[in-house]
Amino acid sequence: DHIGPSSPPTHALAKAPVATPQHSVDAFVKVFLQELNTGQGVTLSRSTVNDQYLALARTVRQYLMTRWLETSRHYAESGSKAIGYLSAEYLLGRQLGNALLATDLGEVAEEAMRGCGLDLARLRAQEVEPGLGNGGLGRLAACFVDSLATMGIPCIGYGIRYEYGIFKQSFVDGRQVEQPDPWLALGNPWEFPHPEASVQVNFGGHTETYDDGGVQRTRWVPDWNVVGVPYNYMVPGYHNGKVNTLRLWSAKATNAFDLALFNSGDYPEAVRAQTFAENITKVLYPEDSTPQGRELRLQQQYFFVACSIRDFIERVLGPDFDLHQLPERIIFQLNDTHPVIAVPELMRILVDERHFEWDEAWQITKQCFAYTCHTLLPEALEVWPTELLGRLLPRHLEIIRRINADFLDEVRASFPGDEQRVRNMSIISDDPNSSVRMAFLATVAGTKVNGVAELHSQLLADKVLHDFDELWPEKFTNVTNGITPRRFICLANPWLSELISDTLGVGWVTDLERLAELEPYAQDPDFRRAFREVKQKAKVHASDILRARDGIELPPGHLVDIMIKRLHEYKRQTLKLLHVVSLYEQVLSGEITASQLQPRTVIFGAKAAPGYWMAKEIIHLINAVGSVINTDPRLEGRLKIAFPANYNVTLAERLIPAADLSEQISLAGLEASGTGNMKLALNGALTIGTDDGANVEIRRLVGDENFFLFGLSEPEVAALRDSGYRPRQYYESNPQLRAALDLISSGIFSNGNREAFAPIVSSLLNEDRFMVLADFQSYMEAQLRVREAFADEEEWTKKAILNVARCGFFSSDRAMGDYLREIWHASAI
Ligand code: T68
Repeated sequence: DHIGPSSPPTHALAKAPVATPQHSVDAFVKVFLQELNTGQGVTLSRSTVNDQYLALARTVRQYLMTRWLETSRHYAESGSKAIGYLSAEYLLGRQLGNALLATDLGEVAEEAMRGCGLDLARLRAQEVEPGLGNGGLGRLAACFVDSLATMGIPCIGYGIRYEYGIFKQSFVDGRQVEQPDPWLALGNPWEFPHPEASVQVNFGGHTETYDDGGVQRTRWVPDWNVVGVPYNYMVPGYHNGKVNTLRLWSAKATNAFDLALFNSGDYPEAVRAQTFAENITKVLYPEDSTPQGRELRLQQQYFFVACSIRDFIERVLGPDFDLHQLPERIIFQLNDTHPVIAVPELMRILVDERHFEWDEAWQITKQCFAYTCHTLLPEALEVWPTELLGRLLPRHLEIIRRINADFLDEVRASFPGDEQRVRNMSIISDDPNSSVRMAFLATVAGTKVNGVAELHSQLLADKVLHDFDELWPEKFTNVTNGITPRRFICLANPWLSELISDTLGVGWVTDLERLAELEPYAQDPDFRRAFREVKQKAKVHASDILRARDGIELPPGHLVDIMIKRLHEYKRQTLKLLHVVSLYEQVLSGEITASQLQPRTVIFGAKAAPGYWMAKEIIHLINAVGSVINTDPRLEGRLKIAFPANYNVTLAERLIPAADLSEQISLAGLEASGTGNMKLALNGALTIGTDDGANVEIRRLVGDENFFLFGLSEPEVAALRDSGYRPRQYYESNPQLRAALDLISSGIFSNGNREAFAPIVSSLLNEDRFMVLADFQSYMEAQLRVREAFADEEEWTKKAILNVARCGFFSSDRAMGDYLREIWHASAI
């Protein structure tokens, strides 16, 4: 494929990328109308909102284009080391607002649209967010690429362009129903397809050895293939003129594949083959922490990783690049184990295609990868049946076997005679059905292995990967997660942003530790009043959104208590619900009067994996409790549940600024980090939480007096488990808990049907894997402290301000700085 013009350009304008349009309303309107006419083929008077949104997006895009081209050219010329962020998920959220923020065009665009008789907010609402992720892990990837662009670090984010993102959730009779998310249906102005840069990806077949001039080599003889088409997305840095690239791959049938079948005259079969190939990137798997070991998922993983490595080696570095130098130009960060098949893929390229010696190839490969683990749940650690891996990727299985054999020799050398240890550490387990442990492969291959919060990293090294930590202690490190202040403060909370900027100037957006300068203002009554006004505006805004989106009314004056995250038993939405049910029961039984309740609305946002039965039952229960308490006059409107359907990044941006209380109540030792906890604290919510994940660091930074701690600690959890946990004991000895559970069993939330929620109650009474009952009392007491603290408006405001002032550490810019220093050894250019 020829790149560039066939003779040198002579026209003056042809020598550089086209100039960026002027930063003015007139210029903006002009480009916008041009895009509407020539891009959409409509006049303003006959355009639909979708036309207008697309033209607006393309207008803003024009302001980024020159910067994008310049950034790529600059990186290429500098020859510096880049980050290849490999992630099967990017939960980006809407693009338009972020692009306007990065280019500082918000006000220009607003006025320009007004001049055209249009409303910017309405056009922004037209955008369907790219939901190409499940939750925290995908959102983290999006925050990280934002920070790297803002810091001017060369990074290519590699991932999958799912045709359908995370499902749309609705409720029918209180139960979750999933619908597909056809996010591309109305056109996507943010992507740039490059079919000419497609990459072929092979699958299946067998391997064979052959004689290459006296050298024995192996080659892979695949039996089917697809092509990967790259779609480039801009990742704009904030106010720095840099635009990085996110490259997402889409699967298409290869010509060869079709042709053979066309030639055989079997048209339906040829089309079926095409569908088969294109299935690979059709849909995001909605399981967030219980991978199902499905063949299509392994196909997705290998597909995007094979495309990405080949793209980097052959397109970014070029065919003449000497791969001995590869570690000087790239570090691939493995976002969990999903991309770890990249390790044997790079080995295969080096050994089979480029004819490197095995040992030399391994030396190179080891330097090119680092691994981030995001879980501690045993069922979330990915394993692939050896049979499946060998059938789909026979050469990769051979390579993994050899990596494993060499590695186990190293273990034997360090621990002679300890064959039990060798079995425990083997990448390939042999019992009962042979499977490949991807976390072990990632750990063996990675230069570094990190957890995502201090406690999590410590538990990884002490428990999950303890044998590896004993062998290679220097490999293990921590990088506590972070979140981008651009999206989660500037975009989500313009009112707070303005207050901070008026107080400190604007530098905090890229230097979040400067929020510490707000600390003295906690003592200033005027600032506190202004801070409360900010919260009030955010509540009004959230309330408008909930009314329009879900028909939900947020009563004014309520404490806004928010629990937004995936539905999972370990996160313990049921504990939050038991609190609400218990308050209700206390009013019903006359133990307290409704007037003693602190007026409060509990907002839940949560999707359950479609195959996670218990999680879906819990959603049903939340909705059932909500519909009863929300209409029971005995509560005098002082206790409400709001459960808007289809929680996503866009909704998160609306809810987070409105929160007074942030629920971070997982069983200690199970939430790797959490990132919603950081977003909420940075928007002035106080946390009620266990000593888990990044809560530990939040509490240390904001201070005990500004955090509501409750529950068992991780060592206490382990001890209780070892001593034989008996949940029913808590039910029997705690009347309040018993009354709450009995109320659920009474049928009051299910039209008298006493069996409706029996599975939830009986799971809590008989097993309670996540110790909800053990932490109930402590949680209720912590909620009483919340109630008391919230009653003192001035003191609460002080605490909220201190949460903001002391959480600057949780910027993803800081997290990226840590990765750069400790893991990547790369820097801005
Ligand atoms: C989350 N993990 C952690 N996984 O639960 C959370 N898993 O504590 C942490 O803050 C966050 O990662 C960022 O580090 C996930 O979100 C997934 O979404 C996932 C997806 C597919 C398969 C397994």
